[in-house]
Amino acid sequence: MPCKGKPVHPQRKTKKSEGLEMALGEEDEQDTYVNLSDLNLQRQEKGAKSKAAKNTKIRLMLILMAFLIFLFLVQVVFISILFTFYKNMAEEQSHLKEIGENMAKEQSRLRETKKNITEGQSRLKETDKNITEGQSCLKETGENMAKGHSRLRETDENIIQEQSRLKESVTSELKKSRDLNNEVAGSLFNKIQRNFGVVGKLLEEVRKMNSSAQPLCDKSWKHYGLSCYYKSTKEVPMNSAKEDCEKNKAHLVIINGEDEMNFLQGFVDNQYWWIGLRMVNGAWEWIDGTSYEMTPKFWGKRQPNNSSIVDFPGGQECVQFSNKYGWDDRQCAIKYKYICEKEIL
Ligand SMILES: [Ca+2]
Repeated sequence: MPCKGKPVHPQRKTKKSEGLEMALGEEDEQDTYVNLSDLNLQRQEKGAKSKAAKNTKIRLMLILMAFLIFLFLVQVVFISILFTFYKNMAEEQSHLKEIGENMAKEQSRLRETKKNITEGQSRLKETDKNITEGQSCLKETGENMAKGHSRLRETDENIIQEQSRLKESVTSELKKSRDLNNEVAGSLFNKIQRNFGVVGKLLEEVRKMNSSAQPLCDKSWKHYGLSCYYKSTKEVPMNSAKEDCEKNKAHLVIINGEDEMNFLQGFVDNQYWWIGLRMVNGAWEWIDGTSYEMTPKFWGKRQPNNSSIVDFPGGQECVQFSNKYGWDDRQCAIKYKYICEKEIL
């Protein structure tokens, strides 16, 4: 059986084996040979084991190195990942910082805007207050104006009523005065006419006493008062009648009073006759300028009526009279006979 003792190193073996061989002697020569074989075997085993251990150590070293390399690579990868992550984080942080700055600026602008809005609201509130006060003033002014307008309107109505009363009063007084004047004037004209009639009769008497004296009126003319009268035989428009009278140094008859009117009614028959009264600018006028207002009127019923006639367009601006109907305004173009008057003196 191989010795299970401790293997001897070859160098140490050489010294130890030499000592041992000397100690053991010849008797142990066979056993020594067996032990040397075992020793060689042990040496071989030890060498193998050493070699195996060395290989194992190398493998372990390799494994360790591989592991270390792996760890290194893992660390590199991890560091790379960490670096990338850190870089991204830094970029993100920078971006966030930029966003933060922008947000800060935006916040500052918003704060400024809010401040402006607040100031604007304040101004608007002030303006609104002013507008409200202005509206109040305007409303008050409007109410005062309305009251003033109402008072003015009331005053105006009072003035108009007063004017109307004054106008009526003045018109009434004027009418009374005019009527009185006309009455006095008419009475005076009648008296004068009567006196003219008396004077005319006296003149006629004197002429009769003096047979050689000329007649007071021409042939075909009729004496009354201080005038001679002529009645036409032909019918003509008013303007032609006026011209015919003027050719005889006379004029269309002017009726100054009731006596003269009575004379004329006896002088003519029941036909229609132009007289010297006409419308000028909307007012009646005698043709010789005698005042229409101062002489008596002898209009027929519902005259003057300025009625329209189919055959004669225009208004009725000339006057004829008849014994039956009195004075009547007619269209001047109508043909009537006429009466001329010529003063003796
Ligand atoms: Ca008429």
